[in-house]
Amino acid sequence: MKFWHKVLLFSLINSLVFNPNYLAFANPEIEIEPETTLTNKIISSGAIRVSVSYQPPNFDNPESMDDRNFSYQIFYNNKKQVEAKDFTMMTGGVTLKDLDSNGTDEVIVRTFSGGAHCCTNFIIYTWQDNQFIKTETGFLDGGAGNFEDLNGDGKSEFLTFDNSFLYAFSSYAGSFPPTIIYTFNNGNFEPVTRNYPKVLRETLQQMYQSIRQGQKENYEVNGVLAGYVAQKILLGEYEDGWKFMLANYDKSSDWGLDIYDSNGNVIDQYTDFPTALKAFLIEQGYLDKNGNPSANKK
Ligand SMILES: [Ca+2]
Ligand SMILES: [Ca+2]
Repeated sequence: MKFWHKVLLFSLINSLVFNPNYLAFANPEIEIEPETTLTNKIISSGAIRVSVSYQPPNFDNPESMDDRNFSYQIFYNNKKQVEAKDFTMMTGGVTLKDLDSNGTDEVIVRTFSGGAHCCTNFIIYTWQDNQFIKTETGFLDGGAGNFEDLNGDGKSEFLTFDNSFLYAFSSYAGSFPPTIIYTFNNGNFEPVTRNYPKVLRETLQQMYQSIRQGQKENYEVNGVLAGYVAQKILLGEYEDGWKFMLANYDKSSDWGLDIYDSNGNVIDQYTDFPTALKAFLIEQGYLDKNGNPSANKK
């Protein structure tokens, strides 16, 4: 297990064991496990009721596999408002939780696509102006992220990381993407990453340790350095981060140097990692088109 995987595992265990919100079990929840079968299982909270059905995929008979094996209906005051079918395997679920602290629970649907490092999607239904508004995080690596009230105002933030950094300059295990934090407001996710410098700095410290560990073990460091520079941009310390990257990057690695055309064919190569990283940071909006740190990246 690579260093930052250990760190993630540790923080996951930590959040399960030490998070008092989790221990309170306050939120109605249906949890799907590998062998779970559900037929119209109900959870409810106030005016909201959800009925959930699930059949695990049958891998022995792939022909007959239902790619819409997870279905749910959402009611408001006993009137059916949403009927949806989706796919999930191994894990998934539905949780009722008031993410925006307006007195009405959101319906949080979690699906998992399967695959080695992939992918969780959160689908959120929020009751606004007499209808459910739907929003999604989109498929995100692994567990995707978690909802947590970071500033104690009663509204949940969604903590995740920038999936575009995975595999960009190293293997999956050698990648350490920068943090993204959203707040959930009026049915939408709004990026508020820069409002949480303490959280950013904690992850930055883990990145730093991961780079030092990688150097000690002669392991990939460029993927972590890419994340490190981006995290420094979010902290308003781009120049400092860039200098650190220049002093520490692995000149022998050619991962991420290829330049592709729109059809995915290699047409050229960047001369070195810093040049490739700069282009990538511009592409992802961390730097503006002139290569200066972008205040728009939130
Ligand atoms: Ca709410
Ligand atoms: Ca909050």
